[in-house]
Amino acid sequence: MMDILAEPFPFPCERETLGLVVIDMQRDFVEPGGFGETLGNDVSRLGAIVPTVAQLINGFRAAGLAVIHTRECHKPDLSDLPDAKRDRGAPSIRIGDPGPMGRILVAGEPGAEIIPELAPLPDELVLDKPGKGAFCRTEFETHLQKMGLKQLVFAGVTTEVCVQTTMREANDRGYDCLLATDATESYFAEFKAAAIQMIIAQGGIVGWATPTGRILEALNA
Ligand code: TIU
Repeated sequence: MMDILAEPFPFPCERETLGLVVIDMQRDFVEPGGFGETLGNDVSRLGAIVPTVAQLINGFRAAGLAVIHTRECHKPDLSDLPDAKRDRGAPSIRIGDPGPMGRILVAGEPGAEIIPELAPLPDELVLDKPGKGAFCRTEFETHLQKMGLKQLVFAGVTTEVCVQTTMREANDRGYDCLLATDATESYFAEFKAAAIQMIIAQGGIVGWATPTGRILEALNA
């Protein structure tokens, strides 16, 4: 057993059952010209965390622990895109439409790829998900069970949308969830701050939160 110093209290975990989940560090969200920017967002906020996410990923790899990547994307025929999701967002451009980095949030298109700085290794799980949460209409839980993971560290974007949704889904399924506060970002500073507060409030009602340095300290101890 080891403890990672965190809020609202130290996060207990075991090396054998600890994994990192990096949510949706895709070109469509992080780079100019993608889905995130078409929604009217300043994507430079998200680009700023890339070196910290890379440090966290490298720490898990060096410790021999699992690294999982997710991508929010849809099948080319859009059969997994509900109308309710397609019809909201920017009125001018919708998921599946052609954009500067290929069709927006469609699997196989350049924009749906993980940014090259954080490219997955060939043996790492890359989970495509049609929802904001990683458990919705995917085999994520089966993968976690097969990998023997019970405690999950979360990084990626955006804090209050796909990261928080996935943490809530994982928490309800019995996983202990720790958010790396400087390896996640939102297009809205106030939403990130509020999401962290929501997660750790009420005795850690969704989970724990701590900066990347604390996590790496524990992994290296
Ligand atoms: N990955 C993720 O968070 N998807 C989003 O659409 N996020 C927004 O904040 N728009």
